Amino acid sequence: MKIKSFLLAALAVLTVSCTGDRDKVLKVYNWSDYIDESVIPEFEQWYLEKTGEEISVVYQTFDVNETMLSKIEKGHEDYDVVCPSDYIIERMLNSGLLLPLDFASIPDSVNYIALNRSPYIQGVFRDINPEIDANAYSVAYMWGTTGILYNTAEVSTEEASTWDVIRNPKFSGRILIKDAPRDVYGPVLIYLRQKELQEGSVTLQELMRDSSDGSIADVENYLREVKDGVLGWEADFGKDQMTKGRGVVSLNWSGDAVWAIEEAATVGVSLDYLVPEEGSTVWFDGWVIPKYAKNQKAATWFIDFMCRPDIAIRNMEETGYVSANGAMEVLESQLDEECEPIDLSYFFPGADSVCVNPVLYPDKAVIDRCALEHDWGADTDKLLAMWARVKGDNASSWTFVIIAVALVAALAAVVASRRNAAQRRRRRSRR
Ligand code: N2P
Repeated sequence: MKIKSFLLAALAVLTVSCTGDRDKVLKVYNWSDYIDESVIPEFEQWYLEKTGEEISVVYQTFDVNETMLSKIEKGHEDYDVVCPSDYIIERMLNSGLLLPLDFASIPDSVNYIALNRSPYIQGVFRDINPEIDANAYSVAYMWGTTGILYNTAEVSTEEASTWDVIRNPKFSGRILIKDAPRDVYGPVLIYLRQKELQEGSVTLQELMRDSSDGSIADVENYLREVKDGVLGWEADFGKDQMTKGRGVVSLNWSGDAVWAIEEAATVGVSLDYLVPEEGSTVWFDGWVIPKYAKNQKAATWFIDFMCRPDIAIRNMEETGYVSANGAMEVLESQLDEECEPIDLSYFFPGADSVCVNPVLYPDKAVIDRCALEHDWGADTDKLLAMWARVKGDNASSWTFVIIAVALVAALAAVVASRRNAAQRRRRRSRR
């Protein structure tokens, strides 16, 4: 699938560079494994039916927010629609990198954005940036929590219920950590500041804005204790390692967890996911149109198409992530007789006792111990430097071990060959 979409993207880029007809191309830049790719040609068809205009989607993917941001912020790439996380949307808003959405260009009859935005999502998006209403610039796509995906045969619920599980020596060598600095920093800081949180001298929200040198140093020290037990800092292979049983604890996003739990069950591996008791981050990714976009109209229609309930359901089912769509059809598609009823009225008004997968839709009590990350502006560089130090040292200590082993082996070979030569000389001189 990936090769096919790469070839299609290359073909579309070639077409646009030959014909110069940029109006007929829509460049979408999204997270990897974050869409049912069969909806893309359907969008092209739908756009033709609704507008009478042809469109060809060039679809590209990224694994971490920072890669996407740098392409736009530094490279001024002309993506028409991209899907950053909340704190990156905040950063893009603050630096004037986003165009306001032109909702009026979509007729009422097909304005799925207006029809399906859940009040909860609108509220959260308003919180992204107190100065500029993010709802005017972005539409939420998927959302979830950051938590612990664990192998239930090896790790107890109690062990997984604390962030300390990632440095539990029992699981050393089988721990996977998301290669997403902010999504790791947030939960670790929440863990390290439990006393202050309980005393009430700091709030979760304040911690999400805490980029002080002291806090970065505390998280760095903690991660240094963790890293020897880390099997991988991963952007996308964690779920696979967990389903194969190689990893037993994974600091991961809820959507990857849903995907992995289902996949693992088919091969007899039992995984589960929870948000540790100390608290965590809740995140939202949303569609935005960057300042350097060349096809604002098709971008707006694409965002609208993503909000069509049947399309939202297909994207959810393919990826394991939860759509930000508040349409009742979406809730109905997720009802499951076997679960304990939870209070989901914060998301779907009136749904105060519904049976849905609690990994997908967290209960209100889980949401209450989670907070949204916020942009750090220029301080982000301090975090990225810390992240590189932690991960880089990991590589160099292994490199050191490998070099040391190679040197000892080389030395042993030289000593052995000298000894053999000396023995040969002695034998010769005796003859
Ligand atoms: C899926 C990426 C999910 C993004 N590969 C979580 N914010």
